[in-house]
Amino acid sequence: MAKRVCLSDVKAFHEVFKKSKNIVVLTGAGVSAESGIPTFRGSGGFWRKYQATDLATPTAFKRDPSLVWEFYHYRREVVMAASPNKAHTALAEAERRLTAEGRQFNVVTQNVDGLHLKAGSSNVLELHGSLMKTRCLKCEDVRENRDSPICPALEGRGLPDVNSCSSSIPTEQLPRCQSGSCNGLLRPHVVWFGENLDSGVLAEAERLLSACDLCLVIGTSSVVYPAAAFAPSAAARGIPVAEFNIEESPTVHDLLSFYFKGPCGTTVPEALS
Ligand code: BV8
Ligand code: ZN
Repeated sequence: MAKRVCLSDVKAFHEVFKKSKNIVVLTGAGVSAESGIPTFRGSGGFWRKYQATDLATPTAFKRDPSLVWEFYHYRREVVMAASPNKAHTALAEAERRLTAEGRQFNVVTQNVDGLHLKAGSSNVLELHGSLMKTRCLKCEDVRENRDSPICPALEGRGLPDVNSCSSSIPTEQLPRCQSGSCNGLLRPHVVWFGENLDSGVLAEAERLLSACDLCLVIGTSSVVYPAAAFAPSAAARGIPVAEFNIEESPTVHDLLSFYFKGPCGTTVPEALS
């Protein structure tokens, strides 16, 4: 059974942290929870009667693009109104400090909310894309889109309460491609369940994980693959892994060198100070 450490052992963590030259931080929805972004599996994980795994799929989009766009429109609006929390800012500050000391500090995030970038982190690998990007189904054009709402038909739509009924917006009124005269239907530029991650992003994640000498795992239930395999791959090389979570995530607990129980807005700034 892994050593169980809590905040009082932050001194032991600091000993390891200060000697590390190449740190990779894996983050999940829990790092944004204190910014008001619902996590996937917590109580806020439901939107209307759906779970993300019901809607974040190519099949759901094919079947009901209006419903899926309502879901993403709601999340875009929540994220655009959200601010980074103390965990995000502590990570951005650590990147600045360690880079100045010639050390590597990279964030590999499962999140699509852009809050690490908003906090000032620049070494951020977004494994699953971004809510603020769209991709055209017809011409594959990918671009940043921060329009609020993303299209007039979605104005005021996407309310999360379970009794809200679907708007059944005709596809011609859903977000359309602005590249030339394409006008193709747009989708969120995120990786859906059942879709492969971008091969370049995956290769970069694997490069970072194989080169690190310390791996932090912050705010993830570690159930979604391939991201869930990243920390175990580092541990398999004998690299110390530190988890920051409000609960013990079953997948990683056996390989942990450190486990800091509590809200990461508190535990991460203390560990990285
Ligand atoms: C792939 C973007 C190859 C979209 C996301 C059957 C058919 C098809 C595929 C599969 C299948 N079975 C398994 C798979 C593979 C599947 C998978 O892993 N499924 C899971 C559900 C079992 N993976 C995939 O499909 C991936 N692609 O494998 O390609 C392939 C191809 C075809 C067929 C087979 C394989 C693609 C996965 C990417 C999906 N896209 N996001 C969008 O966001 O809309 S995943 C999405 O969910 C997130 O990005 C994230 O990855 C995941 C949520 O996980 P977490 O981030 O961990 O969040 P969660 O809510 O679960 O946990 C929050 C944690 O924070 C908790 O531990 C909580 O305690 C903690 N916490 C809360 N508050 C705090 C806190 N901690 C600290 N402080 C706090 N304050
Ligand atoms: Zn197009």
